[in-house]
Amino acid sequence: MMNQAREVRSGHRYLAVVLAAVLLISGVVLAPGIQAQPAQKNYMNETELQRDMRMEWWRQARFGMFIHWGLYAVPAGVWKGEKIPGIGEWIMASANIPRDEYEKLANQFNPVHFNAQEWVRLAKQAGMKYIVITSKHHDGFALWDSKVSDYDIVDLTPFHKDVLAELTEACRQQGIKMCFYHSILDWHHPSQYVDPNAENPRAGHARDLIHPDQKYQYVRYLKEQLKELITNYDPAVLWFDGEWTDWWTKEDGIELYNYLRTLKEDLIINNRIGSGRQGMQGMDQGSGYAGDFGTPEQQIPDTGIPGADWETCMTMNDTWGYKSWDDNWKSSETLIHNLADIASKGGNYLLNIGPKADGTIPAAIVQRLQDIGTWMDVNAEAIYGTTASPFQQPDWGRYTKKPGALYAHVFDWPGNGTLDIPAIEQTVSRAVLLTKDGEQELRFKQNRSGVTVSLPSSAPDQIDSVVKLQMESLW
Ligand code: FHN
Repeated sequence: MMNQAREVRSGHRYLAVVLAAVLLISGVVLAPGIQAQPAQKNYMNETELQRDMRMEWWRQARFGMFIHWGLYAVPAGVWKGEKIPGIGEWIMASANIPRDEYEKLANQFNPVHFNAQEWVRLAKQAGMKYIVITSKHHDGFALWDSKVSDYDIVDLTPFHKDVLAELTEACRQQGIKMCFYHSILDWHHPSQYVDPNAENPRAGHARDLIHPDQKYQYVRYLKEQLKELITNYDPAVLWFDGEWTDWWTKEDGIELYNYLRTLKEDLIINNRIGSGRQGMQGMDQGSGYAGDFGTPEQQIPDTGIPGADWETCMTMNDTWGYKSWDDNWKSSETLIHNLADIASKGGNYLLNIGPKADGTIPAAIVQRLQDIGTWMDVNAEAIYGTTASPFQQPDWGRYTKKPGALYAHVFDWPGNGTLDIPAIEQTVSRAVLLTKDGEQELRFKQNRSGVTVSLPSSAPDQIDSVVKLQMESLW
């Protein structure tokens, strides 16, 4: 009997070893309480062609809308009657609002005027091709119906609606790509806290700490929420932020990158998934790099970021999240010039809006988006699918190019009636001015020293008139 029992036990042991080996070889990992996950590939080894194909739509798009929206829109830059300096979405940190007090803002977050179709239409009419909205900012509040947390718009606010679901559907209907901004840092999650020795808690980076024994639990929560976002809303881009804390490592970034691409192979992910942002551009391709594009913030790099995909994100005033007392708006002229400038350097422009807590969008924002849209109605072809200028930046504006065409963006209309363009190897077949009434033929001369285009006496667009040179062959 004893021998039989021993044999059965050793048979069981043998089966267990075989089963473990099979699971390991097939890449299935089972941990208590975790469902089987597919094997994680290393997407860092992607070929250039695979990458080009994945990035194609994003490179064509060149222009997107950033939306910062969450509980911070309720105080809108004012706490207990005091105007709080700094960016609106940081008010929890800047005004040192304790978690339980901040949470109560959810009772007042009732965006009854929120209209997903109108928000998306506004972006589309401005010529934007994608929207990146804060699924979760640093305050930890989720704008969708998360199943792993109650700290979300559906469970905690009187509104009870899943705004990400509505926006995703509106984007699908209107042909706009839906993308999510997601903060790695989380001021609400119990695993994290502020260094009590930090002089001005929250004011600077790297003061947000994690209880080391709770990091695993938080990363699991982060991944579960991200899995919900991918599974339920199928975003085209995940745009990370809040990665600068000491506890988020390069390895964490790479692991998360591979995890997310395993869930959605063609997902595009920004560089801030990796730790070690260098300046605001974060193009540390050597040690900390783990993403697909660089993210210069509130700046346009002088010569772009050669050899890399990049996107400048920028506010229209001085805040990302709505602030009732920030009226320092950039002019429509500046915004259109920025769009042309960024395209001329080979980048994308992610222009931010901060909607109000009631779901309306400030009139100053709507006006600017409409102005950009009016310009794009005539000139969008000089932005979409273009690549960086082949020439030095001229005094009068910018250049963009695409196969078969060069676009001269004329910010300052020449008084002498001619536009001088440097030598081009290809033969120019046509020169036209883009106007609201269509293309207007222009006379031009081409010789070895360049192309001289004759212009009408006045500019069709006071901000940026586009002269297009069409080439006989691709370049
Ligand atoms: O701290 C954030 C800030 O609130 C905002 O979200 C911007 C957008 O790029 N990023 C941060 C800092 O880099």
